[in-house]
Amino acid sequence: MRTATLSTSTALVAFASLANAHFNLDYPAARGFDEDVLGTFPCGGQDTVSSNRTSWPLSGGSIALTMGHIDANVEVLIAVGSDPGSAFNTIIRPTFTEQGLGAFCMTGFTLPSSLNISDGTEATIQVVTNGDPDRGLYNCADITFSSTATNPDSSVCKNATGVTTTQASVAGNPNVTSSEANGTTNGAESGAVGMRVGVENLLLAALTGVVLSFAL
Ligand SMILES: *[C@@H]1O[C@H](CO)[C@@H](O)[C@H](O)[C@H]1NC(C)=O
Ligand SMILES: *[C@@H]1O[C@H](CO)[C@@H](O)[C@H](O)[C@H]1NC(C)=O
Ligand SMILES: *[C@@H]1O[C@H](CO)[C@@H](O)[C@H](O)[C@H]1NC(C)=O
Ligand SMILES: *[C@@H]1O[C@H](CO)[C@@H](O)[C@H](O)[C@H]1NC(C)=O
Ligand SMILES: *[C@@H]1O[C@H](CO)[C@@H](O)[C@H](O)[C@H]1NC(C)=O
Ligand SMILES: [Cu+2]
Repeated sequence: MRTATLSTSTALVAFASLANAHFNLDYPAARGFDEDVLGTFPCGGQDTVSSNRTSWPLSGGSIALTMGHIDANVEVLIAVGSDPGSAFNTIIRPTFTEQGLGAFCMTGFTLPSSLNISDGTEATIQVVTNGDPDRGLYNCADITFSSTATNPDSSVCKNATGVTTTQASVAGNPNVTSSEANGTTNGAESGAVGMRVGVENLLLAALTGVVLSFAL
């Protein structure tokens, strides 16, 4: 009985954490993370500016994510200022489709000169994905542009095996709803569902294992 309870709760914990992973912003450091409200615009429920901003290169910066859905449309925006609210008015990486779970690191960011960014300028990066069927998902990082900042090494900025990107076949940003969605976005949704079904099968397998161990 004790064994069965332990196995079941372990399986349930694994199920919950995988099913809700959505995506993480690992570098530059996210303001915070609450998977339950990750769909809250503009920053996934993290409205307080970080007291510990990440120094980020003036050009050639990278952004490291961990992807929790087998595919997603991704877009990156920026708002300049030390507490820019929801003014994410500048796209710095137009929408594309990413496929594959785990580490995904975007590289080579260049900022439009119209933003007038220089050493010491503060800004907030917003990463948006369409990872869930009916809303965008948001993570934000507060940065300070620095002429001496360097990118993290390959232990932080890397692509998991099998991660690929393609041009998005849906115009615009990943904030589309399922009824507006077309092509790739629909694929992303069925992909997410596919992942959940896979996890549920694991859970079933774990529970079946429990039942079998009772039988034995
Ligand atoms: C500040 O951020 C850096 C980079 O993300 C991190 O290594 C460090 O631990 C943080 N410091 C505090 C006090 O949170
Ligand atoms: C650009 O930024 C510099 C330094 O912050 C400032 O002095 C200058 O007025 C800005 N120019 C424009 C056009 O905003
Ligand atoms: C990860 O893959 C993307 C898309 O192919 C690529 O642009 C990026 O440079 C890769 N990141 C690393 C760290 O190689
Ligand atoms: C994403 O959706 C939110 C909520 O509907 C909206 O306020 C925001 O402007 C959208 N972002 C973009 C880049 O369109
Ligand atoms: C969906 O795709 C079709 C065919 O590519 C296109 O004509 C239509 O405008 C798209 N609808 C939306 C909402 O993007
Ligand atoms: Cu999710």
